[in-house]
Amino acid sequence: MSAQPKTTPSNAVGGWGSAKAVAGSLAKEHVLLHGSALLTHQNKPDGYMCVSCSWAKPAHPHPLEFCENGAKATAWDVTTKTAPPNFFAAHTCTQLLDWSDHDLEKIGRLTAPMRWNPATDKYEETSWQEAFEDIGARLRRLQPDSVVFYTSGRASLETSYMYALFARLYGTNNLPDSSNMCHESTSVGLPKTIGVPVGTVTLEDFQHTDCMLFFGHNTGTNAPRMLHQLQDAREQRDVPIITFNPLREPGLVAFRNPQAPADMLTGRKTVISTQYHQVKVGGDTAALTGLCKYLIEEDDRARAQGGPAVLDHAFIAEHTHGYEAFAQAMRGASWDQIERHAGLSRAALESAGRAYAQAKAAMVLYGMGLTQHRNGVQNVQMITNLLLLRGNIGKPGAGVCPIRGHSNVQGQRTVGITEKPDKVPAEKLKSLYHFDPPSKKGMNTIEACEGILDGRVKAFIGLGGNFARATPDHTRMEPAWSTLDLTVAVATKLNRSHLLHGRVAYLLPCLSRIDIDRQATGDQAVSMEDSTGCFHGSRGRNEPPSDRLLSEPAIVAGIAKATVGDRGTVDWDGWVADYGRVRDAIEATYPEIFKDLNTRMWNPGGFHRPLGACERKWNTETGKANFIVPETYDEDADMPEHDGRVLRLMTTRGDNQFNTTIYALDDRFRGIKGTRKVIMLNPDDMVRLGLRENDKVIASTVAHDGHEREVAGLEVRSFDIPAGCAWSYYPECNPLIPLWHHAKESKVPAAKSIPITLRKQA
Ligand SMILES: Nc1nc2c(c(=O)[nH]1)N[C@H]1C(S)=C(S)[C@@H](COP(=O)(O)OP(=O)(O)OC[C@H]3O[C@@H](n4cnc5c(=O)[nH]c(N)nc54)[C@H](O)[C@@H]3O)O[C@H]1N2
Ligand SMILES: Nc1nc2c(c(=O)[nH]1)N[C@H]1C(S)=C(S)[C@@H](COP(=O)(O)OP(=O)(O)OC[C@H]3O[C@@H](n4cnc5c(=O)[nH]c(N)nc54)[C@H](O)[C@@H]3O)O[C@H]1N2
Ligand SMILES: [Mo]
Repeated sequence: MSAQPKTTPSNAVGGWGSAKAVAGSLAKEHVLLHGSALLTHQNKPDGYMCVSCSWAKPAHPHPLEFCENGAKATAWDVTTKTAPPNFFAAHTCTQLLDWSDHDLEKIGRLTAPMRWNPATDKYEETSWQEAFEDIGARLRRLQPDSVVFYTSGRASLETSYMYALFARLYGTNNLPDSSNMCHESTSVGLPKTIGVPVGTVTLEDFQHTDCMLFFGHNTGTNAPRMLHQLQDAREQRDVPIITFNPLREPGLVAFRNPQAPADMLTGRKTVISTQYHQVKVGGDTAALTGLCKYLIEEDDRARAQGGPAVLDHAFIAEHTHGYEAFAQAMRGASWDQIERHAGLSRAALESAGRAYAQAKAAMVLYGMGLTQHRNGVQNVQMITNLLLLRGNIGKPGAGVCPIRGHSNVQGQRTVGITEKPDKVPAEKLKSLYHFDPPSKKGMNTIEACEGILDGRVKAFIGLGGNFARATPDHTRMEPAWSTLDLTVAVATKLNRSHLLHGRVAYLLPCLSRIDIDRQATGDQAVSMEDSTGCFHGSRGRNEPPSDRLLSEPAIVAGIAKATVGDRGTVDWDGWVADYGRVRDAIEATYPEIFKDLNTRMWNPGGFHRPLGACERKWNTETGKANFIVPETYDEDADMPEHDGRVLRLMTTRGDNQFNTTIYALDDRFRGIKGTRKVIMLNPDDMVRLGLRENDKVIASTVAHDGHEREVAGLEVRSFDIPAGCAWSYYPECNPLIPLWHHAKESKVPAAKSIPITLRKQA
């Protein structure tokens, strides 16, 4: 008999635990009354859009349209704690490098523009004007392609549009963003199959779907408001939800609605997943192959016997390309191989296939568990293969739903933050601003890291984010930052990336989206795109923590004017005075997507971008939706030997973090308390490897490229996880990811399948 794991998750997400945690987060940031009043505006028409996840904002919101984690993110932003210049006067950067991610951000909001002084190793206050002029002068002396303009997915459409335009006026497409570590596998995978870069599912589809398949997403923690849609589908229409995840994530097992008093009083909870398949880490292509093989062979059988078809042949004939080759590949796949790579039985996969086959309209939802793999793009394309078999694109209740990360990460790409020049309407930019946009492909996140290591990159501008922590291979990367000529960080709070700086370094504090943004023509609003391709307005309501902060658009314009003020015909000052004019410019650049943006962004529930796939118009090379034959089932075919000692490590978020922002050390739903330096293993693997509960181990990456990669001090916990797999936290384990260990076509770091070995620490 198998050993039983010791760490067991709590059974339902939501409930009183949530309500208590919200109150606790507000109290910790000293914002109790003020914070709870603010929260009534969160994700509401004419309110502000949550700074946490990007899940859709409904037209008819709940009285409190926020979740525990959204409330934590708000409290973290509107905290009354600050990190003023006298804090920096008391600490050198070298000293601060010993602080944890949690402790650095916990100091509070940055209050004044700072410049690093090499003589004291301290950030010291400077003026905005001096900062802009010096940055501009330095940038003008550099080759445009040696400068990287990174964006993290929180910046608004207005800021992002201005920032991308600035980089192009300057002369480079070096515009990597957090999406390069996230859903780039989606952005590369979907255009080839269904001709759109984003998901096709809208909130309305949840009311029409007959089946949901869920891959690699921890909804209870990372998009909790979505649990309302799942609960409604389960309760009102008994919709089957079939989950594929190596961990039994409590939010996908059961949910207790903290906003339904009856649920809270009676302790009633809704079972979310009707089938739960603990697929092996990296086993999704195999699992999806099993589903497709089952459907195709059932269809072959039914047709041979004159029964009703299992596949939608009319759709396949009219709308798709490549079906025969795909069907042959699926027929030829062996169940042995599928079972081995997926770690699931044929019977389990057939029962999932049966539920899918019975649904008139089905959708597939997924997160980082699919995209952050060597085969991330192929995983995404296997999902569209499955959907196309039964015509599940372009009809109500059906479609593909990549669950995006940061609250505007999807929108940034829509308005020009991209390293790929072919994704930008260059002719439009040329005619609007009278310059020639650069046509050379820029660097994505991985390429920017390579450029920092090999000296091609000389300056790094970070609009938000914590690049040095979020990216792979810390041990190689961290020393390289000090070789840069210039680093500029636009941020709300101090983080480790600001301490790993170049020879000249600026730390420029900005308003948060929740803050009131006062400009020459009055208080400004911004806009963003959610996970369902819907655009919303957002108006800040919090009194900013300092009068020396500038808004992100003002900072971008300040640097842009000092750098490229003499190029093109952009009215930077006019745009900062009135963001409505930036939106006019966005509309002029992308008229099909942003018609009447200034008005429609205030529609309750926002407004949708047009997507050809939703109308079964396929903007692909074949003019059809394409089936794509998977290349391999093996996640790591090109990685070193797997000799039984090697485990496949996935690194994920926990409940009390927003990416590298760590609110607290507990991962309540998964039953892990007081530490993040843990590694969760299958109990049988522990026996096999001679490890016991709470043993301290060193994890090392198996990669023969001449670099040692280790993380020490991890405590072993037995956990309900498939054999051969291990699980620990991001960003603590990022030193283990080799820079080159990324998805083949999209270069998304393969943070979910790092080959490691463990040894006991003395
Ligand atoms: N509160 C909060 N909300 C957030 C964030 C946050 O940090 N905190 N981050 C935001 C961002 S930027 C993003 S991208 C999203 C991320 O949200 P998720 O996509 O949920 O990201 P992770 O936390 O990394 O969790 C990945 C999930 O995939 C599963 N998984 C891992 N490997 C595999 C695999 O091989 N196959 C399958 N099927 N499953 C696998 C893990 O068990 C886990 O449930 O959340 C966003 N929302
Ligand atoms: N191992 C591993 N690595 C991963 C992942 C993983 O699952 N595993 N996930 C990847 C994913 S999906 C993502 S998206 C990236 C995230 O990577 P990043 O987006 O680079 O990181 P964040 O932690 O979200 O950045 C947090 C910082 O942003 C700043 N900030 C917060 N709000 C604002 C604001 O309003 N304006 C500005 N200018 N700054 C602000 C604060 O200073 C804060 O410290 O990490 C990736 N890295
Ligand atoms: Mo993300």
